[in-house]
Amino acid sequence: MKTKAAVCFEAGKNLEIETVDLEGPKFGEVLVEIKASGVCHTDEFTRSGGDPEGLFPVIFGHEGAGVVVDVGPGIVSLKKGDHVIPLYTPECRQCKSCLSGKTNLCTSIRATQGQGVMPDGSSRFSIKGRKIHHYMGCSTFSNYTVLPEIALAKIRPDAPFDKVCYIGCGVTTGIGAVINTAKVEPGANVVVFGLGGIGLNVLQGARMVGANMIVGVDLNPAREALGRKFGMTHFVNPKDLGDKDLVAHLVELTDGGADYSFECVGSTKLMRQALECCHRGWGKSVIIGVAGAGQEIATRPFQLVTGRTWMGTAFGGAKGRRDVPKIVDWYMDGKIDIDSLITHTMPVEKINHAFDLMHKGESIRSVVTF
Ligand code: NAD
Ligand code: AHE
Ligand code: ZN
Repeated sequence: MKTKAAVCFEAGKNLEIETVDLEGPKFGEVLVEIKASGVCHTDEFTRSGGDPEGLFPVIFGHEGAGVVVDVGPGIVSLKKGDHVIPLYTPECRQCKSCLSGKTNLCTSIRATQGQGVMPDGSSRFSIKGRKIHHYMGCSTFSNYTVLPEIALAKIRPDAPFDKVCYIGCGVTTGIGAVINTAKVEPGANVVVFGLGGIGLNVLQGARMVGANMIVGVDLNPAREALGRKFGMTHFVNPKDLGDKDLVAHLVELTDGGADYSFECVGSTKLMRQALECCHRGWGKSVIIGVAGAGQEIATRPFQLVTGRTWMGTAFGGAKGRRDVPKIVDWYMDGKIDIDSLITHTMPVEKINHAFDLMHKGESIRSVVTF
């Protein structure tokens, strides 16, 4: 079949709206009509050329929602008409990682996903016979896409696609990092670096679990008001500190250091600051931000010797098929706010504008619709 899709032909280039050939679902695969997709900073990270796994030409997008329109042979858990959210972290429930009960990082199809192809090693997308890569196993910037059954969470049919698509990455990553990865307890002091599409969800996760101080750090002063709406109790703009050291300021503000900190930018400098602003003896720092090829983190080992823990999270530690439908319920029941974070909604034809808004710091999440 043919599908409309936003294709990126080369690193650093704008996306182009194309009519793409799409092969139907093979064994264990499902054809999904994408109704809406959020634009995450990770799409921009790979578009820019900073991702060591980046492959081109490619159809980006990993924060979508849509409807099953066809199923290949062997599909047992989904049928035509089901509403779904694609999962870049699938949940096969059979691999060593899924069975360990210790991680959400299902390994069953990770290798082919990183090669931009389906589990059988081939792509379903092409233009005039030229292969187009899948992205993060999702490619939600295409009106129709093919995914393995294990990479789809079935959700309730009354949830609006143009809002719950954000649960496909940002919402789940931010809230999950608090609940699943850090396991923040009531009364804890939390510091969040970067108040964008991820950091604001960390704030609302921290508020949900009953954190005490929730400190937000961002260079963009416009992020303060929205941060406060999402539970932030203190805002720190490093630009306003003059000569004062940011880490020293945060340690003082939290009376000895954060119980938990979260890096939601992708800067190795901030990752270090996030670790070092943690409390001696027990502070835990969670890396969420994705740093570019060749970048490495550093700190004095003494920071760890003296009881701080450095950890990271992918998709907020969530097991997608189990947790995503539950988070959709939280949204539908008014327990979490998604609407205030979706600052722009536009047809997919305007997708490059969504990237511009992200660069200018004017959007939190842009959602493109089909
Ligand atoms: P975003 O662009 O919406 O937000 C980034 C925020 O960081 C902005 O508010 C910006 O003003 C702020 N910022 C930039 N430089 C800063 C600095 N030096 N100090 C303080 N604040 C600064 O991006 P996003 O969609 O929220 O994504 C954030 C990061 O998380 C990206 O690196 C993205 O790739 C990554 N991410 C990781 C996962 C995961 O599973 N680990 C999931 C989603 C996104
Ligand atoms: N390919 C990059 C790393 C990109 C990365 O860390 N991706 C996160 C999700 S970001 C979503 O917005 C992730 O899930 N990582 C785990 C995984 O298996 O990819 C690189 O540096 O090579
Ligand atoms: Zn993302």
